[in-house]
Amino acid sequence: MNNFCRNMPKIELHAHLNGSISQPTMLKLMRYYADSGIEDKSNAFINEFQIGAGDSRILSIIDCFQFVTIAQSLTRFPEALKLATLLTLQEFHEEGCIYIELRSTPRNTQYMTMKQYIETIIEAIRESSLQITLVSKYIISIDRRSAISEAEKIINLAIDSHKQHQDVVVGVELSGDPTVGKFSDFLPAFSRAREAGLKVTLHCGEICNVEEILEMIEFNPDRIGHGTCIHPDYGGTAETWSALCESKIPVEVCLTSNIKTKSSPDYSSHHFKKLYEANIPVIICTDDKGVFITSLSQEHQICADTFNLDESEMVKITLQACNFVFAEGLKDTLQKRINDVMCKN
Ligand code: 6MZ
Repeated sequence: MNNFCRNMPKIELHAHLNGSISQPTMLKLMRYYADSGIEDKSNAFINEFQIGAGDSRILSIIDCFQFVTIAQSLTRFPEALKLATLLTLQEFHEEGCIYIELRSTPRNTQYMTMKQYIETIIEAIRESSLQITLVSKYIISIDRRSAISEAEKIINLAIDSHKQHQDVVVGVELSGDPTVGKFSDFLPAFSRAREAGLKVTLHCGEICNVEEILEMIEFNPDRIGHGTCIHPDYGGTAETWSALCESKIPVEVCLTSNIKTKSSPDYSSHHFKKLYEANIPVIICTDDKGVFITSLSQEHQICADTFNLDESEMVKITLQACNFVFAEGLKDTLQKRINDVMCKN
């Protein structure tokens, strides 16, 4: 099975760019700074970026956000952001990912505007498509810690860039510290994005917040991320669970992320089982492969081992994931690529 999960063509639908930056990529970014003569203090922190097994620095999901800031400081220049995107896409490609929707929050830094941030990622995606066979798209993130006015600004930029680069910018999403902000405040902005043709995915139920979970499901996003606290056994209620079961909204599942942020106690008690048994579509994703020291193949492997899924079930999950990609008209091509490889083996 080990080789099987590695060799199976895979789909990644939940990967935050800055959280996905691996240690080798960080080292290359630091080399970039050294070669450009720019002073960079990340050297001292690089070993602190990743969360190892049983890491005592993590007490809850909120603690993990401080780790990402190290990567974010390394991507504050457009050239470095582009390099980080190219290298991260290359890593996904090398382990058998054939389609990825990379997500990232546009930031105004001292060296670029939010618009330049978006354009840099688009440029990197276009360049990578000339070099590797991985199909890459961009989901523009809204951080729920941001002010509504900032979120509205990002949605405007997302709508504009979707108009100009429909083949790359495919959606918008809500993420960030789940204890901060309210989805209902961001709802008008997300409605506007949807009306403009962008797909929507929302981090939903990362913590127990019944009211917000119900509001999100009612909004009927194209997908949700995590969905940890929706089943009554995991802090949800009968109402949240039946709302999800009726809606059949696909869930982007990130096993290692949930274990390392202590949202789930261990792999075997992860809510994946509840979702899978209830026939809710699931997509196996990495979330922040750099921070959580994982890979897309490893997440598939852990899922197969933990829940006793055989090769045909793993292929079925992957083929089904193709139904929920945000890019229009790619489903059949992706499913054919997967079937072609699996038939050969
Ligand atoms: C919620 C998360 C997250 O946007 O700078 N992010 N939001 N839950 C999670 N689960 C662990 N992991 C990452 O990537 C980093 C940003 O992604 C969001 C946070 O807002 C984080 O700042 P970008 O590329």
